[in-house]
Amino acid sequence: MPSSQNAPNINALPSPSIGQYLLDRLHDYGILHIFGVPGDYVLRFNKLIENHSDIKFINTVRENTAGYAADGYARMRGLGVACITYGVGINISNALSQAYVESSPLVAISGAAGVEEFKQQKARHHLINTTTGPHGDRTQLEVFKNLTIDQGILDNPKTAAHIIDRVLHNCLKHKKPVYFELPRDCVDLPLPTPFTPSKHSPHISDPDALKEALSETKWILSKSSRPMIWAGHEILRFGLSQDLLSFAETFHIPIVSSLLGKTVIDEHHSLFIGVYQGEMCLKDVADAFHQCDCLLMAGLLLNDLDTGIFTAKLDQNQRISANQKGLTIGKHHYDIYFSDYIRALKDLSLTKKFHFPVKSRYSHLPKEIKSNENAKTTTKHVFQCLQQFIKPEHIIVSDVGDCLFASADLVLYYNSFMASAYFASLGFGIPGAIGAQLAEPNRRAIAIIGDGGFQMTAMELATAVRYHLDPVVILLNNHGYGTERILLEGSYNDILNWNYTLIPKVLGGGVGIKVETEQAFESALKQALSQRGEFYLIEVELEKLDFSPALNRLGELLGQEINR
Ligand SMILES: Cc1ncc(C[n+]2csc(CCOP(=O)(O)OP(=O)(O)O)c2C)c(N)n1
Ligand SMILES: [Mg+2]
Repeated sequence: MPSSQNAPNINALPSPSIGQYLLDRLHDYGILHIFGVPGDYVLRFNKLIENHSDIKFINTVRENTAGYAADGYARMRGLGVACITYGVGINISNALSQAYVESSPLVAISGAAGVEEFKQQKARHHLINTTTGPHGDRTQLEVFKNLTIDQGILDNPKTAAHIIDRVLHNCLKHKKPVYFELPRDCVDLPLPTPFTPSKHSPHISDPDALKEALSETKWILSKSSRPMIWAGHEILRFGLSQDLLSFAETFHIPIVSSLLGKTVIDEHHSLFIGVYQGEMCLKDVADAFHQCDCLLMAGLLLNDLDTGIFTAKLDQNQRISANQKGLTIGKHHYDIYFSDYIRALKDLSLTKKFHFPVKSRYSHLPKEIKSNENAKTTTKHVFQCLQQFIKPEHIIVSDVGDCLFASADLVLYYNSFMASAYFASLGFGIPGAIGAQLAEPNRRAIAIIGDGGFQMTAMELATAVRYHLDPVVILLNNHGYGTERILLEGSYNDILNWNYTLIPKVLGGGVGIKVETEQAFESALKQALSQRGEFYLIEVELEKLDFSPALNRLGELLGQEINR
């Protein structure tokens, strides 16, 4: 993962243009691809990307999918970039919202009308409320201010470099999306000479506050006999997995993860118990969780899906909550950086090791699944069969729907799962897999998607064909919005049944296979995983009311809320 402290190489910067400086800084942070859709307000910048020796522009089909792909890229590589044109590109908002609430460092760059054009206040195409609206021409900025942690208008060469440095620094510091607006007449303006890039000193916690926090942690742990760690997505985003694991190993403390933080550590690890989601999760995991007397919630966001619709039992005697908002131990709040705290935990001078018995999830997996020649495909079999073939190089990208809930029970390797597991935006699966595949070219993305989610962004498979990307797409066709059927059935949950496996023919690339039996699924999966070079679409025919055990558990909880 690229470091957020990368300092620009001053000697290598002989007064670049605003656009060039922005691209070079992104490249310093590890960016090799930028996703987007061009338009006249951003074409100059698109040309600059095309001419950049190290960064490639990846045309997506829409802007929201550019955002999802960049989000997937960011989750794997530490930063992602999407580039849009003005006004009409605002449909990236959904991806920005997802990245904001799920803490993914996503940079959105929008071209804009030129500075002079803005001043004229003429009704130009794509501009929103040009003369009459409350924000004049700046409506897009006002919208994105609510969805990003920092914004920069790059309309002045004297301030542009400083703004670029500050905004990117904040993106990486908070792991949240940011927004740049680049007027088309400013892209090629040179920065003033001599040019001095700004520096941002690394953030460091107050040493006394950190010391006090660690000593209170030590005191609490010394009184506990069964502590547990509940690890969330921020541990992944901030690159703290190894630090947390060293702490767990040093003192023998078992770990559960949230769904959003799934694969924060290798789930085959002997201290890993499973994904905890209150009453929604596997009984074994819940039973173990409920025995703990001291809980460290590390990098976690207590949302409804991660807490099993708020059924998580959080009545331990002692609770420590460390996340990017700060640290709370019992009723004490410490204003220290969460990374500093997590990194320091493994060196706690605690003399004891805990003896909390751990039933590792891995030991519960069936040794071999028999795929029956005549048995009809079910969601349960798909996941059991998939489990047998998963290797560390695979990245599971789940869409929303039963695929997400069933994925929770898969046992996966470190950093090999991504999903819109809190914002829950349908359609993340395919573009997310494309972003992941480009971020990690040596790995293989396996996207698992329902038919509803698939129909939202399926055309992004065109991007896979164009750039020779080869995700495996497992399409769970239960003929409609199954997750909603279980809550409140109606004809609004039915969708048109496409002839899905003809999509490769339309796109001129990829392989489509429809399966209706367990054995057919297994052989299609084996074929897809053994061949690289083009995408595979495996359509799994399912009964309309075929749900995974995990979705049934969720349905019971959510149904109570809706019908209340
Ligand atoms: C963009 C978006 N629109 C609407 C929803 C509401 N929603 C949640 S689940 C769901 C149905 C998903 O259907 P499908 O992808 O076929 O998966 P299934 O539930 O059948 O497993 C819908 C419409 C959503 N999560 N995201
Ligand atoms: Mg469905």
